[in-house]
This record gives sequence, C-alpha cells and structure tokens, in this order.
Amino acid sequence: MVLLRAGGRSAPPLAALAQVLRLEQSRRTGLLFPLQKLERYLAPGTDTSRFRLFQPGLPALQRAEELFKSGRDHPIDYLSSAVRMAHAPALALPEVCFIGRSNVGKSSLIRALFSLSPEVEVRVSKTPGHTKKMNFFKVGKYFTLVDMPGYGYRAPQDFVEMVEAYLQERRNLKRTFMLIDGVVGLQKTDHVAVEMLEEFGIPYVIVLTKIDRASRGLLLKNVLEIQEYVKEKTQGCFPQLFLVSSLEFSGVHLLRCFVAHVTGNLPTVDTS
Ligand SMILES: Nc1nc2c(ncn2[C@@H]2O[C@H](COP(=O)(O)OP(=O)(O)OP(=O)(O)O)[C@@H](O)[C@H]2O)c(=O)[nH]1
Ligand SMILES: [Mg+2]
Repeated sequence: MVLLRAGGRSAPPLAALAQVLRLEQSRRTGLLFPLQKLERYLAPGTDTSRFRLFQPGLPALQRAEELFKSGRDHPIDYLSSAVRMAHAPALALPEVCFIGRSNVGKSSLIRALFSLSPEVEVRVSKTPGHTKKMNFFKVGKYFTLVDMPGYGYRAPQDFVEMVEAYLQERRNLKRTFMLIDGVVGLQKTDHVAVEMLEEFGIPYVIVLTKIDRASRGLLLKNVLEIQEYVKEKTQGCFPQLFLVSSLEFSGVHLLRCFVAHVTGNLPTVDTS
C-alpha cells in the first residue's frame, strides 16, 4: 500500500487551472473537455447533443477550483471511515459518493480532485480491493465526499452491507458518481450496479476513468456504447458522460465543477 498525500510536496503539473490555461488551445480543450475532443472523430451526423450538456465557462471552473483548495478558513480533511451506516458521520452537508468496480480508479480520482490540498490523504493501491471502508472527506462547510469500497473483487459482501445500505439510506446524498474503466468498458457487474441505482431511484452520473490508457478508437467505442446504454436503459443517469485521467488531469477540472454544481455550490453555471 502506498500512502500518498493528495499533492505530494507540490501539486502535480496540470492539477491547477492556471497551468492548463498556459497550454495551446487544442491541448487545453482536450484537457478541460475530453469528451468534446472526441467529437471531431465521429462519423458525420452522429448525435452529439449529449456531449455538451454541462459545459461551464472559465469563471465557473475557477470558482469550483477554489472550493477544492484548502485554506485557513476553508479546511479540507479526511473526516472518518465507516464499515456500517451506523458509523457514518451524521452530517447534513450535501454529499457525493464514488462507486465502481474494484481497481477502476475511485481513490485515484478523489486524490486528483484534492491535489491542490496537499494535506488531504487519500489511500491508493496497486492491489484490487484496497478500499475496505467508506471514507468520508469534508470540504469546508460546503459538502462531503465519500470514497467507497469497490465491487466485483472479493467484495460482494462488503458491497451489499455497506454500499447498498448507504445508497438507500443516505438522505443528504446529492449524486452518485459511478466509475467505469475507459479501457475495458461496461462489465457485467457494472450492469448490476446500474440496475441497483435505477431501482433505488437515485440520481447518478457515469465517469469513464484511465482515459490516458485507452486508444482513441477504443475510447470512442466505449463512449458510444455506454451512451447508447444510458439512453435506452436508464432514467436516473445524467445523459452526459464524464471522461477522466487522474494521471494527466484530463477531465478533473470539469469534474470539480460538476461536483460543485450538484452540491449546490455553483448556483449559476455560465456556459462557454
Ligand atoms: N494510467 C492510469 N492509471 C490509473 C488511473 N487511475 C487509477 N489508476 C491506477 O489504477 C489502480 C487502481 O486505482 P485505485 O484508485 O486504487 O482504484 P479503486 O477504484 O479505488 O480501487 P478499490 O479501492 O480496490 O475499489 C492503481 O494502480 C492506479 O494507479 C488513471 O487515470 N490512469
Ligand atoms: Mg479505492
């Protein structure tokens, strides 16, 4: 197990918007809006209306980034862990949680989101099944964020007992982020998770991870396949997919903004 601070000694390159804004236009767009970058490789006539539903402008991205930067009056901290709902912190702040197959990159994504707050510790491992508890993080007085144990790898019991109960019972849960590996695409266990979210009737959004490892062709295939699935089979899923690389920070700025938005911390989203 590696214990890494969110930003190490200094935040990694491209973790901050100011660094991204120094890139030339095309790289900047690709980094901030990875889904948009794929548009130009689609066959003419492909419906791309679902690619730009959430498309904030720079001021909104900047406001969201401020939320993810800790300060004296704005502490961001790991709060506590819980193996049962009875142990979950009784906070009424708006909350978001991250679920997905084991090893899909949940903890890495949370670490990337918090990379501008070096004191926040998020545990990440090369061994699947690393996260065994629900880990709660508190972002000042604005919202809480929960890293969940993964499903699909020696974790069905944990998942049923912890995650299902959490999803059903957590009153302040504003949105569930369901992660799918951008290289391997939708798996059988993901279908089961989607069916569960649909059955509970809670709002969720699908995030494709590790896009730095997927070729453009493979990524396009997975994006189109999942979009079709969302359109045909789901009610509670936000129609736009989010693509991220926690390594290269693609899509991470946009996701910070979406988290800020769904937790009610970005009242007006100005579009670019
Ligand atoms: N190339 C690449 N690797 C990634 C990315 N995100 C995560 N990984 C790697 O994927 C592995 C699993 O990442 P974790 O963040 O621990 O995955 P998890 O979903 O939290 O896993 P569990 O806690 O077991 O459920 C680690 O080796 C990460 O370094 C990414 O964006 N790009
Ligand atoms: Mg984890």
